[in-house]
Amino acid sequence: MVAKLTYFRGRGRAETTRWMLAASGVAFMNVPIDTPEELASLRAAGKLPFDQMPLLEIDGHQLSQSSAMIRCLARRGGLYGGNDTDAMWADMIAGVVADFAETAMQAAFKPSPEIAIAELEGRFAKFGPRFEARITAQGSGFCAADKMTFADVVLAEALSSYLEWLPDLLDCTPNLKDLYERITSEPSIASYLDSDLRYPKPGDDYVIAAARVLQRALPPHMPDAARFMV
Ligand SMILES: N[C@@H](CCC(=O)N[C@@H](CS)C(=O)NCC(=O)O)C(=O)O
Repeated sequence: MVAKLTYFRGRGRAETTRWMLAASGVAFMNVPIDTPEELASLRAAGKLPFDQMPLLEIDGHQLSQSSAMIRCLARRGGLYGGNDTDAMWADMIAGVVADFAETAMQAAFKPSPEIAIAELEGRFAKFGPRFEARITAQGSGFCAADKMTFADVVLAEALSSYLEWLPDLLDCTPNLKDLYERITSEPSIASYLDSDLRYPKPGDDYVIAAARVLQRALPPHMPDAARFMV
């Protein structure tokens, strides 16, 4: 069975699910949505439980909410730790990673690379040392348990975006750097990252495509920012 992941033609809020599909060994295809009409027809067909993307179709289910998708895949792939304490830590860390990752997700929407980088640096200064301390305290090289969990996968996913803007980011956090390298070297994840399923770092094209599909305003610094508004 091949799962289907419906979203814009880019990473965005679907990317943690792509990493988790890879990590849990589920074959999948991207179903890109390029026009407002395609989104309207998905909604009209009742395929989006809350009218939002991403949509993950798996095992006859239609899932909304990336947080539900990654946990569904974690349970399925044995990536929720070995006990309740592991699961508690995995949930807690995945929650803070979502806060941390949001800054990277917004970076392409900023008026300049300098502004994006300053925001990413500030966010890493807040959370990076906490991630490093948690990995040190855990002692296994993973962040939540003594084996890989979905929290490690989403943390590595967020770091991969930060590193595209700030290549030296992890020089002062050796445990975080090791975790990042271990997770991205996992054969299933490495193979995903090297495949056509992996979209490139988002730029203006992605920002414009998302605004076109959602019929929303572009960021105010972009020319003709209201061009897709209905
Ligand atoms: N918390 C949700 C956010 C989903 C979301 O905001 N999706 C946007 C596209 S990135 C969307 O579908 N917006 C249209 C809408 O909310 O009606 C998740 O992570 O899946």
